[in-house]
Amino acid sequence: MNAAYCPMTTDEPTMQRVARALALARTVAVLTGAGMSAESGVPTFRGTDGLWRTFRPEQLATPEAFARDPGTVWEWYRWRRSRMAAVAPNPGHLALARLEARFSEFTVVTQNIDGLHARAGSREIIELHGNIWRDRCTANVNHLVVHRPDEPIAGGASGALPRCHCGAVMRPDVVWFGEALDPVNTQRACDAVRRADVVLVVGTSSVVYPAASLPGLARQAGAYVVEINPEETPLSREMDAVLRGPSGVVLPSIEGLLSP
Ligand code: BJW
Repeated sequence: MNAAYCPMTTDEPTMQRVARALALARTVAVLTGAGMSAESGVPTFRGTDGLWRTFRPEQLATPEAFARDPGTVWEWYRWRRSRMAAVAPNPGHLALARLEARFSEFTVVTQNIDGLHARAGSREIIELHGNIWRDRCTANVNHLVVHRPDEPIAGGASGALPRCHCGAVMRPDVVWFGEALDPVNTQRACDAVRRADVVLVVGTSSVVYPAASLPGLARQAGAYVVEINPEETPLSREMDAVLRGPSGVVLPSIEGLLSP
């Protein structure tokens, strides 16, 4: 076990059961949410320090808000980019990236837009809610601009609206409330959890749909579903196992229980 010190409220027999289920699994899916990146320093949405405590979602994360006041919405996303540029994958992201090699199929389905799974080295990633480092044209969805976290943030904190080469205003390529998720991504995510022998549900409050319906879909299809979260969620009671602790500690600990 590479994480000998493990300050978790979760019990050892549950850890062992989860490790056994993984040892027998061929196909694994991991659904991640904002808690996955909390130990990297990215704020969650709904916790005590969550983003929604400071900003009202309907003022910023909706197409209506963008239509009404694109400057303020861009200011918020540029501020979040500057925060996300300064962070790095944490031990939880890195453990998932290493675990991928052990299974014939291992898919990370993430609600996060920070790109940290890719930076950690995970390869099979479905980004359900988009990616903050991409701009998308409001006139043509195929016109995309991809930024690197280490490049200067265009326009500064309250700069001009970014424009596409076609002249239209760009928007962050993320999914706001009331917007449909990419149907191809959604289908791939549903397929991944339906095929999985084990599904890990990590660091999500499980209140935002359709992502929150994936654990139920997995259980219906016969998967062993495990929640990793320091707090209870509306789905906790429907889990096969619950590991109460931060993902940056729990995931390396699980990995340490698997044979080399
Ligand atoms: C730790 C930790 C540590 C802390 N380790 N853990 C069915 C029922 C009810 C409502 C709906 C429904 N279907 C659709 C809706 C409406 C809506 C919705 O779900 N509303 C609910 C809030 C009620 N859904 C939508 O609008 C979706 N669209 C849709 O359904 O379209 C239908 C449609 C079809 C056809 C045409 C048109 C429309 C879109 C949802 C988009 C969500 N977007 C956001 C913003 C993304 C961009 C951005 O970041 O700016 O996505 S909202 C926000 O919530 C973000 C997140 O991805 C998402 C989920 O949050 P998450 O990740 O769970 O974070 P938190 O903060 O809530 O939880 C963190 C957790 O971590 C906590 O549990 C902590 O305890 C834990 N934690 N530290 C492990 N160290």
